[in-house]
Amino acid sequence: MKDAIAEIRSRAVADIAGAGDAQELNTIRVRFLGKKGELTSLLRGMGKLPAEERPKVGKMVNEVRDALENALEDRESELQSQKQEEQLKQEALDISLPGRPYQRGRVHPVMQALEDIKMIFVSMGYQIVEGPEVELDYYNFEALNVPPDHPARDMQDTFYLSDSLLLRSQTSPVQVRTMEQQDPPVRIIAPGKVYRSDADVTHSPMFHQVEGLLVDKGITLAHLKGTLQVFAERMFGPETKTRFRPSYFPFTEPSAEVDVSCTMCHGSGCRVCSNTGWLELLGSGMVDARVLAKVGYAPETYSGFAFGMGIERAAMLKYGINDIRLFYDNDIRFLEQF
Ligand code: 2NM
Repeated sequence: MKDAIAEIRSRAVADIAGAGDAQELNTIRVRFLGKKGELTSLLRGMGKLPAEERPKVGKMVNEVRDALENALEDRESELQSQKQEEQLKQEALDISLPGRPYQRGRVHPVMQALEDIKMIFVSMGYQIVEGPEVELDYYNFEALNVPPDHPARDMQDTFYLSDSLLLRSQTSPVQVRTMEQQDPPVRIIAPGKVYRSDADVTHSPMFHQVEGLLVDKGITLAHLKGTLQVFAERMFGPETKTRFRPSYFPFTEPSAEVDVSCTMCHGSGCRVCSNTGWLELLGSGMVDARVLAKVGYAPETYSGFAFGMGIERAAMLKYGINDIRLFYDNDIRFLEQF
């Protein structure tokens, strides 16, 4: 009997040591200590023993049961800590690894140029005004003294939505709307998208424009020249020169196109400026008396200047870009450079 108990004990201990998980341990527990387990069956057979043997054998069986229960418990916690250690190893972070580079977005070069333009004029006291991209023919043309037979009204240039509705071809309608709503002095810039049926390396059917307007008593061409000179210096660098050439716009009289000294060669002549030393930047002029009268400003009392520039064009001059379509391709290799 004692031998049988010892044999069960050593077999159980070996099984417990070899168990790989909690489920296996449970099977072993049932096999040896369960109701029909080996040790329990042995205890039942004690009735056949002589009375004086029973307490000794009983004590021995109890000792073995305690030992096996302890062994099961020890093995179980051993397996659990092994499992935990493995999990920790798997989840371990190597804090000495270099970080993954963070892909940073950037502001589109057209919007960077717009921000620069806005800041320059805001610092000179201008307010930023926006308006609708779908406009009435009246605000885009009629109020700006563009007569019905003017070439700019041609279907080829303007996207018409109906007889009286169109996609604005300039942001000057915003200036007209502003003048209708407030008395002078007016000092505003109107940035935004404009649309023209035109597409090549320097023209896009949608592009961005900023138009400026200043109306007050005693405003002259000198104010226009000084304002645009300061703008050119701040936008393209302090050495930048400006050149005013006579021109024509229906909404200004007199009108001038403004060139800036070449941003690439600073005036000595290069491929960018076709060896002229100058780059065409914007159109401008003194607001025509008829435009002032149409919004209810007395032309005898007030005068003003206005100008309009393409933001893509300004960005192309500033960064030396020769194809406007690069702005809309969304090629990261291009956009990353600004
Ligand atoms: C240009 C050139 C010259 C212009 C005129 C006006 C308004 F509304 F005051 F009459 N706004 N913008 C203007 C003048 C725009 O763009 C090339």
